[in-house]
Amino acid sequence: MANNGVLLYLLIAIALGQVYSDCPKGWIHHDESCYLFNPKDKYNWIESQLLCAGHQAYLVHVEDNAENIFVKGLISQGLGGVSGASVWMGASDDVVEGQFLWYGTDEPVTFTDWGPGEPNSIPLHLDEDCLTYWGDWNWKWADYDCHQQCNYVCEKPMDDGNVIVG
Ligand SMILES: [Ca+2]
Ligand SMILES: [Ca+2]
Ligand SMILES: [Ca+2]
Repeated sequence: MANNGVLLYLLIAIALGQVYSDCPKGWIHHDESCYLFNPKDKYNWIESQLLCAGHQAYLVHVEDNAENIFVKGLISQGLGGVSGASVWMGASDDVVEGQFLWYGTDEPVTFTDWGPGEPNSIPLHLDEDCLTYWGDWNWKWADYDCHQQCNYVCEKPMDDGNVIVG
């Protein structure tokens, strides 16, 4: 009887663990999302978006400073010593210059962490419409040419599974 109780407890603990704390293998958990970062992968902005979509994810939407600090930590771990590195986020201002929107939701970018002089896109001269972390500025933000090859971070909501509890 006691053993059955322990077994039942373990099964419930495992089930709850799968519901509340699981990210897919290789993804890192923060708050209510899972994040994927591969320091070897470099693509342009739209290719990066498509690669994330292939994981049922999207290029990271950085909505507040806690998430910003988390993502900076994730990328500086992988790219700490690489000079000239930059890492895409999922926002652009290609519809209205100067108005950055998160791709997929069209929510305006409210929290920002711009590097010195950024954003500095000049339409027709220096067309920079995609949002990136800039390694040489300690991962402050910049607008950048969407056709450049950069690293990227994917985000997806933590899987709430289809497990019904209770
Ligand atoms: Ca987010
Ligand atoms: Ca722009
Ligand atoms: Ca720029």
